[in-house]
Amino acid sequence: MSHHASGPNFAFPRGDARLDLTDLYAFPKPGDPNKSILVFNVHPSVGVNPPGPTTTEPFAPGALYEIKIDTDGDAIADICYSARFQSCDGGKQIATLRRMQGPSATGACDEGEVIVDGAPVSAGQEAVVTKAGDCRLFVGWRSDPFFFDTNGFFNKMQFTGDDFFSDKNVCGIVLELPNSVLGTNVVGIWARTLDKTGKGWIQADRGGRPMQAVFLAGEQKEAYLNGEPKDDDRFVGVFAHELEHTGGYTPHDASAVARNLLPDILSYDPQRPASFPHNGRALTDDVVDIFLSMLTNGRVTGDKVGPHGDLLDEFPYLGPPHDKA
Ligand SMILES: [Ca+2]
Ligand SMILES: [Ca+2]
Repeated sequence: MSHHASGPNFAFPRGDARLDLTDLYAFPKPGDPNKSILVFNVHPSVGVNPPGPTTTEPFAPGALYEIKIDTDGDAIADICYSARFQSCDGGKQIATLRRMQGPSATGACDEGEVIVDGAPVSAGQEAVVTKAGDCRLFVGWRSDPFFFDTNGFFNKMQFTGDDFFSDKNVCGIVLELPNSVLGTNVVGIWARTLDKTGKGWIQADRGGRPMQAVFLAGEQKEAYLNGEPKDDDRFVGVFAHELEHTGGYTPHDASAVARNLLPDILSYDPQRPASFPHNGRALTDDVVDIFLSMLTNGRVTGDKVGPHGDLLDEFPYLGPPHDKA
């Protein structure tokens, strides 16, 4: 699990796999340093509680899938890209991508400038890509690029190199943007999903960095998924406690490490190569090995699995979906 199955007891947020954020990536476009690629993956094809395949419908119709961008380092969004999906006849879906900038980017972005309209959701091996101006959008089923010996982790970190995700799919929202629309500085990025209820928008899931949900259980996890990065200081104690317990850190060192993990925002400078945890996140970055070293204070340094071989060298970069996953 990176951020997969982040709901209570490894179920899905609000019981809906389609609302489960799994991973967020940000990296310069290969071969074009003036553009960036943002990848926001949701909807694991297989659940653990209950175990088994999830629905084949890619995205929750009417829900909002948002990428928040902080341009001035205050952990408050200044730009938002939001995707919303509509189901059509025959089970097909189409997406509308909007952009909001300024104070309204902090809220639910169900309005704002339409960047892409009527983008078809892709389900087959061939990626259906929609181009609009200097932006490109992909939405649909792909091979999950995340790699992790999940079973080894839950078996007291006895890793055998068994990659749980080698045959799994996710639904990707992949954006190609000119760097100029991100502003001129280092930006902070996170993603979230929102469900529309009778009481208005409810945030179902959110995250920026991989492997953060591991630190949280019960009410803390719920508060985290419902929360905003600007309030993440309140979780430093919870993270530090887990680091003391699992990694044998001193209380002082545990707090220092925890403060590096919060707020839960992915920092990204479009002018530099992507490499987690230093800058953004590439699809091949081994975030689990970095996480294990940090969690165990160097006692465990890897899970013996590496990046998948099915990534594309062109947009949308995510590999074609597995037939059965
Ligand atoms: Ca999640
Ligand atoms: Ca800001």
